[in-house]
Amino acid sequence: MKNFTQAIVLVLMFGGLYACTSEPAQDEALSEPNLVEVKAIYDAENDRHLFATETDTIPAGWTTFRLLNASPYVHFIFFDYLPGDRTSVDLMSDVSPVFQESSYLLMEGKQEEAMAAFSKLPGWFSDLVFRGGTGYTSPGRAAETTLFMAPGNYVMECYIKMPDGTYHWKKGMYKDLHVSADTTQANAPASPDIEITVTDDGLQVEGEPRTGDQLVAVHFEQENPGLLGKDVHLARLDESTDAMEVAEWLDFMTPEGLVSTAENPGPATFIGGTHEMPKGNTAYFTVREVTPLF
Ligand SMILES: [Cu+2]
Repeated sequence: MKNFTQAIVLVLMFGGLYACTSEPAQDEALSEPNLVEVKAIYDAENDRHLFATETDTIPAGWTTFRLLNASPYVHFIFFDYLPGDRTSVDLMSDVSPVFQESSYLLMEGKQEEAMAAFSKLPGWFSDLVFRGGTGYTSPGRAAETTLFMAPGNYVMECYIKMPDGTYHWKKGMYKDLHVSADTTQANAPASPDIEITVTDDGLQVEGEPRTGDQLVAVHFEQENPGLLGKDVHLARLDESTDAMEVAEWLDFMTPEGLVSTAENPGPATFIGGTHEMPKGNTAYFTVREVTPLF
């Protein structure tokens, strides 16, 4: 079957990023991408991870997704673009359980069986497209990612894990999003500060991080992404952060990978990025000076 390519983390030191104040020079011109706010919440009483949004239908075109993480765990939004008129019902019945079975096998130390489980993916899985999403976001933080949304049915999901290997989507963290044929006519974000090109060899970064808000463009040019292609995620490092530990944690095919607890949400402070997209696409993410929610 296909290659397994681990997601790659881009860890940059933005030492003074939050040190300066800046005006949120929001231009409300019609050409701005639509903003969709998604709140990540934890319902402790019922042990449920949830996405809260105000809409389940948006027009096509450039759209900014702002993930507000109001929970004590790390989260992200990952977009599955579903073929035809399939919805989350199909994803949850045919595809997601295969990933869950694989995760539980990993927890038992059965690496080979965990890989072999993917042979159970349905035929229509090859028509499912991974179309980006907001990067890993630490508790109390917000992340903004701008994507071109083609009309059709999407599911936004989070596959961070509980300590027993249960994915967040299995605890409720997924939501259908329908993109209608109407289009916003919004322009793509202009003048990125940093441009990153993702290839099979790695990440090529152009531009220097500096203090203040940054717009990062990520150009996806991988020829052979395998089951999962490369992502770009941004983490803020401090003296105690081990960059190698961060990279290892991002590997979903290990028992420790992607496990987030309230006591130990993750190995670094994640402040956004983008999940993979097919070759030829560009995603944008914004790193802003923000006051953490808590
Ligand atoms: Cu999550």
